[in-house]
Amino acid sequence: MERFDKQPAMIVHDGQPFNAESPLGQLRQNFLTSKDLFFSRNHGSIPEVNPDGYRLTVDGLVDSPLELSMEDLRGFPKKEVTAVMQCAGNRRDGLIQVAPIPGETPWGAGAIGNARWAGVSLREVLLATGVGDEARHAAFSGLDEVEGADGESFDYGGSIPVEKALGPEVLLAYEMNGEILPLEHGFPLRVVAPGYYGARSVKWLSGITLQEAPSDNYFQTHEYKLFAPGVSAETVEFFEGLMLGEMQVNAVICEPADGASLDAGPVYVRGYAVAGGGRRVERVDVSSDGGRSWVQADLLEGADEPWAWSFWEANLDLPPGEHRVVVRALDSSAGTQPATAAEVWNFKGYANNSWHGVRVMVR
Ligand SMILES: Nc1nc2c(c(=O)[nH]1)N[C@H]1C(S)=C(S)[C@@H](COP(=O)(O)O)O[C@H]1N2
Ligand SMILES: [Mo]
Repeated sequence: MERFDKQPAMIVHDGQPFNAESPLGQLRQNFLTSKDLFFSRNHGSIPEVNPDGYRLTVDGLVDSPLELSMEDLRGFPKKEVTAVMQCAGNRRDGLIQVAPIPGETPWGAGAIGNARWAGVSLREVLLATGVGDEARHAAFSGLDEVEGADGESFDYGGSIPVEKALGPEVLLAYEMNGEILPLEHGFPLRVVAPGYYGARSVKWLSGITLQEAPSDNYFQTHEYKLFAPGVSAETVEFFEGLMLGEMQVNAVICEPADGASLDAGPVYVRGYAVAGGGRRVERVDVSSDGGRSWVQADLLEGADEPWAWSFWEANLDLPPGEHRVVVRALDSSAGTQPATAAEVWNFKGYANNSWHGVRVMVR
């Protein structure tokens, strides 16, 4: 099985299409996630694109459509943003514990990574084509081939609202952590829509179309939509449901690992936290008694950056016995996390931001 130079410790859910997540202990070691540890989420083939023949088309409700080579794109000012990429399916395993979610990847909390992305500001490209008055959404399509239920294949796609597309943070990225964008992360060009779930950050980007409606791609109309807890695969009306965009606040304990045995005394609890939509992580609370009492964690790198994740740590004094250590974060809009996965369960298994916890045994 092709592993795309990922570290051996990576948790591979599927070989074809390739889906792998980072083990939490390693994920928490570096503020920027290295490419060999960065989760990879794919719905179809991983296309090998010849960068010389590559062209990006920008059309639809624009004043003058453009076709851009990599050279043309590199001619725009280079822009860098440190941003977290998180799959909306991150932490689906917690929802599956509430009720089964058949047919979806059972991601743990490692379907997330934080990188320094560099490329062209999408805003600059759209200002070059001109944005028509009627344009409401920027729809992206990829060069990968996804197999549909009817056996026909189609390209992956998705869209973001035009106001977001014109935000200074949204990139057409050709570099990740100072290196050429790796193949499995979208070489030669991908969208990076910071603050949004990863689904809209289309890899192997082939085209951008400005249009009145959101993308009609299957992954915008049928996947990455949030339905009420009572909706099932049998009763779903796909036109209902929220098209997921901005991430909501979330926090995860990376150390100690779930099930760890520890010596009594001070224990460092460490993890990551994210706040979507350009909000900041304002506070992280940790509890060693399942949420009855809380201490405030120290916010480390990233807490003052709007698009990156934040690292945090707390020092707990744990007496002998079994403890459930849980975490919750508060974002700059005072939004916080629900206590249980049951409160946010949905049949597609998205956006689990319930309190994350680990069970530890102290001797
Ligand atoms: N073309 C294309 N773009 C895509 C996908 C895909 O399958 N095809 N997956 C999306 C999803 S669901 C996520 S979470 C992110 C994952 O980005 P990564 O694989 O670089 O971590 O890419 C997004 N962009
Ligand atoms: Mo995703």
